[in-house]
Parts: sequence; structure tokens; C-alpha cells
Amino acid sequence: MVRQATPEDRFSFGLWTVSWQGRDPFGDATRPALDPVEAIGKLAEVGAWGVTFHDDDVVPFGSDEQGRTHHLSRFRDACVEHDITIEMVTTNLFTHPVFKDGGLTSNDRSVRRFALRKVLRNIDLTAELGAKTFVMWGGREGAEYDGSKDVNAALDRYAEGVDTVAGYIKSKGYDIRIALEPKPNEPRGDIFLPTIGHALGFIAKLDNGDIVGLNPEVGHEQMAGLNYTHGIAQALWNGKLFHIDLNGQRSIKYDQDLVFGHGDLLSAFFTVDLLENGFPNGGPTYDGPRHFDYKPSRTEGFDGVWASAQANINTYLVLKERALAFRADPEVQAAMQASGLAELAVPTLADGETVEDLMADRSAFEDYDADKAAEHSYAFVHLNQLAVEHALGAR
Ligand code: GLT
Ligand code: MN
Ligand code: MN
Repeated sequence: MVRQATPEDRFSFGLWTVSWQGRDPFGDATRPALDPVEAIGKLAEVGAWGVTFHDDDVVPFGSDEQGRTHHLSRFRDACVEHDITIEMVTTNLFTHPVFKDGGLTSNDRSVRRFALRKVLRNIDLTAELGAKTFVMWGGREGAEYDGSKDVNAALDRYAEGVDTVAGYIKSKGYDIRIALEPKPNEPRGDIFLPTIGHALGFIAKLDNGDIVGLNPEVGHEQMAGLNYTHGIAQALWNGKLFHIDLNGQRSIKYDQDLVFGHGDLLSAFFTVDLLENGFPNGGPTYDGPRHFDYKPSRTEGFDGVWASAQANINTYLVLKERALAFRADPEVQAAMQASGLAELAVPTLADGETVEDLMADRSAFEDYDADKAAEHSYAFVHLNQLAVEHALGAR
């Protein structure tokens, strides 16, 4: 059953998603090019509230000023006409061959300077369009061969680049935050900032890291065999979940960019549960757009493109219903209680207790019956079964 999305759901799509022509390393395009103006109209029809784009998605690389103005104004007009919000902008530093060794971390300094200029120009555009998030996905920032990169210098240059962009945002007084998007590999053999954790460590070293956070993509973490829900949970814990890329991935393999939920469905259920219901004991929450970054399979014609766009929204809304029912179920609440979820929120040391007090507490150690405590049965399986049944609509 098709659910009706509302603007409050804040569903958005990358313009490049529905416009993907299906070109892959082994085959040509299976669909013709899509006019951005048409894409905006169709996205509005399926219930999207917002759109995001790369500079080159709207303005072909190398366009002159007149061409740029023409393409941008057509695009803007379409967004206004269909009440679509431009919520995020990003820069293409990966398609043109000049970026074959990366943009901000290319061994060629002139390429780095060109890349930085391309990004800075795009920051001005972001501000002009009123978008609040600026994504930086460094797909070409990386290497195939360990000997080809001084990783220490590359990270210095990456930090220099991101800090320069963030400093520019501040100097202009723009209301924009940068969201770095991690990915382990593809197109480079190994990409710098491969996971959420690497990116958080990187941000902590920046001078302007206060306005730099993350845009984690479901499939990118799963390509590294990692738990996406835990990843965004840690980003939230760090106050760094600025944006998200929702899609589907089936295990460790090439970047599939499937429809959200068409990969690991139970993981998608817990992702939606976290986004919609927050942590069981409270804590930071995500209130940004629900942004889809997927690729309509190349087997599909345009009918399938729009069906897949709709599928992302519908899957999210169904999982939202299921996650709300899961949390509201008294049996689930009892199972959570039995599993000790609330107890985890109790600090390990009591209020005001010092480490000396802990050392003096014989019940905590000397007299502690570890064998008895080891008998604790946590009942996690029952709780998970309830989640599975809710996710399947069986409760
Ligand atoms: C590219 C990539 C995505 C990124 C986009 C932002 S572009 O399609 O595969 O994961 O989010 O640059
Ligand atoms: Mn991807
Ligand atoms: Mn992405």
C-alpha cells in the first residue's frame, strides 16, 4: 500500500540518483539523459520535499557564465514551481579526468588549487540558494597503490582543504555546515576517511571542525562490514550527524546503491527506529532531512525509476510505522526492561563517588560473586524476535 509522504517527512533525493543513466564499468547507459526540470516535477509527484545536487548535475562542467546562469535559473524555477527545497549542495570532484588522482589530495598541487576554487565557488552558490548543508564526498581522494601516496601529507592537504572551505564559510557569515561522507573504496582502491570513525577522528584535528560533521551513507558503512545504525549512533553521540544518505546494500561488495531497505532490511528497521524514536534512554536526536542516495537499477526504464523513488519513501514510511508500533508495544517495553536497557543509562560510579570509594567498595570486587553474575540471562534474543515480528508486520 502506497503511503502519502508529507513535507514534514522531509524526504529528499540527490538529483544524480534518478538521473543516473545506468552506465557502469561493463556497460553503456541504459536510459537517456533526464532534464533536471523534469526530474524535479517527478520527484514532487512521488512526495519529495527536497532535492540535492552536485554543481555539474545542473551546470555541465566547463560551461561559461552565461550558460551557468541559464542552467541554474531553469533549475531554481522548477524547484520554486514544485515547492521543492534545495537542502544540500555538493561538488563533483570525481568525474572530470583532471581529478583522476583526487581533488584536495592530488599529488599535483595545481589540481588541488583548481579543486579548491571549484568548491569555494560552489559554497557561494549554496549560500545563494539557501541550502544549509554542504556535502564533501571524496570518492577520488585515495590511492590504488600504497607507495603512490604519502598518507601523512595527504591528510594534511585534506585537512587544509576542508579547513579552508570551513574558514571561508565563517568569514562570509554563511549559515552552512559541511558534512563529510565516508566511503571505504570505489572509485579509488582505497579512499581516505573510509568510515564514520576515521572521519570523526579527522574532524577532531581540524581548526574549524565545529562546523564540520558527517553525511554517512548506509551502503558505504556496510561495504566495510560495519553496522550503519551503530555508526550514525556514534555520530549523534559526537554531535556530528549533520545529514544522511539512505540506501540499500547487500553485504561487503561493490557499492550497490539499492533502494532503502532492499539490502539489510532489519538494519534498515533499526536505523529508522533510531531516526524516528531516538535512543531508548534519550539523548541526541536527528532532525535533518531523510535523504535518499540510491541508483535506480539499470534494468529499469523511467517507469522503474519513478517506482524506485517511490519505493524509498514507502519503505521508510512503512518502517516508521513498524518502529513506532515496536516501541509502543507493552511486551517490547517489558522485554527492554528485562534486557537492562534502562540500567545501561545509570552511571557506573554513583553521583559523587570517587575512584577511592570504588576501591573501598568490597561488594564491587573482593566479595563480588562473578560466577553468580555470570548466570545473568539478558533475554536479548526475545527482544530481537519482537523486533523481527514488528518489522515483518506480524504483530
Ligand atoms: C556519488 C556518490 C555518493 C555521494 C554523492 C555526493 S556523489 O554518486 O556515490 O555516495 O553521496 O558527492
Ligand atoms: Mn553509495
Ligand atoms: Mn552518498
